[in-house]
Amino acid sequence: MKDEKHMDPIEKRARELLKERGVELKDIADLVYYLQNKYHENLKIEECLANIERVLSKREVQNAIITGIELDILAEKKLISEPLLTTLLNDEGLYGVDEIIAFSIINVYGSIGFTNYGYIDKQKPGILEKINEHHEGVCNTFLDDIVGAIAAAASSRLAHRAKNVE
Ligand SMILES: [Ca+2]
Ligand SMILES: [Ca+2]
Repeated sequence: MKDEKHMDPIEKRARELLKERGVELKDIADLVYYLQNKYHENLKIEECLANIERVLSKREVQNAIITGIELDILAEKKLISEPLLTTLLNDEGLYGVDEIIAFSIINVYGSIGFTNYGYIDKQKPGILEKINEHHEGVCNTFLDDIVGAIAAAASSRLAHRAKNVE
């Protein structure tokens, strides 16, 4: 983790919001491990974490995180007007703006991330299962896609780098 004092306010807020919503970087690292361990011998969780750190240092990623999570929080506080409020609270199937925000994270490392994102979005391992549990008054419509996308982007980065080292 970077030195908080020297961290830019947008990056700092993006990291805080993930934590406030119950997502630790270790949870995302477990998703990266889940996606990548079959392709890399002796993959270490530290390596997964290092790639997540790099993904989180990108401005596009930070902006996607704070935009999506703020909308989840506003929905929980009922500070969004209808009909969007009900759409967000129910995570309506036809609402795809959460995925679009996630794509802006994946895009940072090219199209390979889309496959990873689609895969964990279906499997919902670890923290993603927890985020998707339905609790009255809790809105994680954006959070699940954001977390999946960070894991997918970090996986792509890890895969690209492994290829260049070999
Ligand atoms: Ca959606
Ligand atoms: Ca969603």
